[in-house]
Amino acid sequence: MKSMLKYGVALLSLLPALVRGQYISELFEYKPAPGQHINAAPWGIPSSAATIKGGVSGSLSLGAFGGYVVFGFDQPVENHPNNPYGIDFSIFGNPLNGLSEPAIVYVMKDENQNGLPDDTWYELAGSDYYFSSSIRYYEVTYSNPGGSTAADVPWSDQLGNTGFIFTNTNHTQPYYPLADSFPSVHQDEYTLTGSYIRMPVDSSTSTFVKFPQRVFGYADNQMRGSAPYNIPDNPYTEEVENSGGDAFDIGWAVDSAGNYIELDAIHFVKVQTAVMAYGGWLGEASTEITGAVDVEPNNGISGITKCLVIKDLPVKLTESTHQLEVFAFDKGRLQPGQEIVWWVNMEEAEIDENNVLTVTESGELEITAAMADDPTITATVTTTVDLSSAIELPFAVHHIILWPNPAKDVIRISGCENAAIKMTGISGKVFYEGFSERKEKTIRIAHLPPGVYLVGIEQDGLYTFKKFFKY
Ligand SMILES: [Ca+2]
Ligand SMILES: [Ca+2]
Ligand SMILES: [Ca+2]
Ligand SMILES: [Ca+2]
Repeated sequence: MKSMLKYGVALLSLLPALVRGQYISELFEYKPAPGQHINAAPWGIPSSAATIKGGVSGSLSLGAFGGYVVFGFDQPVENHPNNPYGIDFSIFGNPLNGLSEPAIVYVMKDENQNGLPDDTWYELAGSDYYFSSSIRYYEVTYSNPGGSTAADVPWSDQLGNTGFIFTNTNHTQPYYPLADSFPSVHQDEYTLTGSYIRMPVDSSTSTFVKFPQRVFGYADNQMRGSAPYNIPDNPYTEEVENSGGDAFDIGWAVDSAGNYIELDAIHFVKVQTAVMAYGGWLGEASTEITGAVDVEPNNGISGITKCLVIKDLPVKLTESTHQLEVFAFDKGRLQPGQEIVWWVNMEEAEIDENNVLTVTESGELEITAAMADDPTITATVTTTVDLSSAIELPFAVHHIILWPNPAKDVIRISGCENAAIKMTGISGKVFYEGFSERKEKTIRIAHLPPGVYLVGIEQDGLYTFKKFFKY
């Protein structure tokens, strides 16, 4: 009997490919941005990277915007049709309620089969991908303040913004990656590039700044559930199901033009801090991860896979009009053209057919959107409307509206009388340039490839940027 058991165990270990729930097996690169945990154990030294292998209890900080880690798995991570909610792997971080530090996740298939991540990265497009505030190629340069103790680290981006990674009293070591530990980081300055999402920092209470949770598709974002870790959270519901943590579907992968692509499996994952946000005494937003695991196919687990995402409102709304942005998803893929029904809790607020909110009184505003063909799928946002100090902005800034978004055949711009209009792709290529004498302008886009486009509108010396997604 004893020998039979032994034989059985040996037989099982010969079949590793049947056992899903593999952890990270290999680390390829760890290049953090400056941050309060960098150059200090346990989160921000080179050996921290290895702690995320083999389980979900490691400790790795990526630092502020652009810091990243690249890891891999022994076996391919399959985009398996029977995976629960379509989810193929999960990444675990250490988010708290109201303290999400989102990273964007990129995946790569080992197309040339050399075991190295030297193929093509595809971004997994999360819930904020289509927001007008998201930037595809964001570039931040950090400068080394020097010294052997903590000093604020200056940064600048390619748009001309500047800031600091501020020090805090809890972490007294230098925040700029040190030469001995991170030889690939130039000791004068270095630049990190990646996709960016805007963190709607909520500092309405002075004691605890909030980094609100994103809906789906980001690391260090959703709270952890319980083992077994190879049964994932449903990322389309607020509740933590099964393992919790951050669930990822390879089906969200988009190419550099923003088109969804089909990958049957991936081998490598890059996790990169996607925000640049400062949380007062909490320090900068910087992603932490503790491990990753792939998912066990199980067609007995199912749940809601549709969701609506509304772009966060400002914590305080101080203007009487606001362009709302709402996106419908099924299994995390954009569903353009879904009809949306709105509800507002204030009589003095209304939303028009172009999703423009108009509000004429101050108060606590709650807005709910529902899918017209399935009203059980909803999303809600709230804000405090405070019009007491509303500045009368020039007409041009208030009233330029671009719709629809996403768009297929045409876009329309209103409020653009006597305006110069220029439409470019994300690479800067110009697709339209013209002048509108009339209040409304229609531009044909049917012939353009799918992707994100920028429209710059110059009117009376004022410049406005609008962004839309062509499908
Ligand atoms: Ca999948
Ligand atoms: Ca965290
Ligand atoms: Ca390769
Ligand atoms: Ca959930």
